[in-house]
This record gives sequence, C-alpha cells and structure tokens, in this order.
Amino acid sequence: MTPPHNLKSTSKFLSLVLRHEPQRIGLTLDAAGWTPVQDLLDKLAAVGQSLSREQLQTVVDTSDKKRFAFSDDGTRIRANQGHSVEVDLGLAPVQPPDVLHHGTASRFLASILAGGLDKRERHHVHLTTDLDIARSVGQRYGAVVLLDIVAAQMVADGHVFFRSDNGVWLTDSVPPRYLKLRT
Ligand code: HQG
Repeated sequence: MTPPHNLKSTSKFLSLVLRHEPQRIGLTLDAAGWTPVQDLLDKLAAVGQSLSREQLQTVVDTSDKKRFAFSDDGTRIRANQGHSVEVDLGLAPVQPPDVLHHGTASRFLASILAGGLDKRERHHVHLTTDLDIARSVGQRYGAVVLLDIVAAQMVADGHVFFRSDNGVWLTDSVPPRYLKLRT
C-alpha cells in the first residue's frame, strides 16, 4: 500500500525534480523535458517518496497552475514551464495580447526599471494576462509591485512570445522601455 501523501509538498518535490534537479533522484529528462512515468515513480520510491500512479494523476489534475502534463499516451510526464535545466519545450511563437502583466517585489523594482526584466535562473521571463496571478507570483518575494508590459509594441519591434501549455506567457527579456508600473 502506498502511504497517503500531501498534495502540495508532492507537487513541490515534482517541480524540483522535473524543472531544476532531476539528478537529485537519478532521473533523466529528454531534450523536451519528458521523463517516463514509471521511471519517476520508481525513483521517487527509492528516495522514500512513494507515490502510486493514481496519486501522481491527482497531483497533475489538481495542480492550481497546471504545472505538469502527461504525454498523450500517458507514459511520460514533464513540467509545462519554469525549468532551469536546459530543455526545449518545442513551443511555437504566438501573438500575445496587447498588454501582459508581471508581479515582482518592490525591492527588485529599481533594478528592473533600469535594466528590464531578465529571465534569471529560468529560460524565459514569465508574464500573465491575469492580475491576480501576477500579484501572487510577486508576493513570493516580498511587498508586491505590478508591471504592465506593452507586448504589442514588443512584437512590432521583433520580440518573440510563446505561451506554455498552462497559459503562461514567455519571452526572452523585457527592456525597460516596454515596462509601466501599475499604480
Ligand atoms: C525578478 C511561478 C532584479 C523577477 C509563477 C522575479 C511564474 C529581476 C525574479 C513562475 C530582474 C525571478 C516564474 C532584474 C527579473 N533585476 N530582479 N533585472 N529581472 N527580476 O521565480 O516570474 O509556482 O524566476 O521580477 O507562476 O517570479 O513555480 O520568476 O521576481 O510563472 O509554478 O527576479 O514561477 O510558477 O523569479 O516566476 P522567478 P517569476 P510556479
């Protein structure tokens, strides 16, 4: 019998191994970030984090931001975005909405307004259409400030946007001239 598990902490551990440190449990991700489900379950069990296939399904289904996806045949799993390990998610460029949002901490603001938004440890700058999401993302790092990004102008100037399978808008960087502080 697989013991009961805490959905949130399991989801966090999955984010860690599917985005940042697969080697921590001896997992290998392919070029697009996929790993065999059975391999994941075996390796989780080996580090004392046993999970049944059904429990894994529940974590994927209930993730508030739809962080993970199974392959069409259900044999592989990957994180939809947010990686720091090198992966190519195979996303095609898409036309973004005219304005996107980014929530960050007030202590980062001066640096962001001076140098723009950088991807930092991740592969892209993460943007959203949803102000509530932007707010909660920013709150993770401190007193939140919200920025508007004039995506339409960025596209006109040749910047490229992608949308992850869970609806996060991604781009390489946002120079300061496309940023506006929301007051
Ligand atoms: C900031 C969550 C100073 C940036 C969310 C952010 C998201 C700068 C932090 C996803 C800067 C990086 C990503 C500059 C950027 N100077 N600070 N020039 N440029 N920053 O966590 O966007 O819960 O890597 O504002 O939903 O906060 O993980 O990025 O505060 O989609 O599924 O540097 O993470 O998803 O932080 O969040 P992050 P993020 P999950």
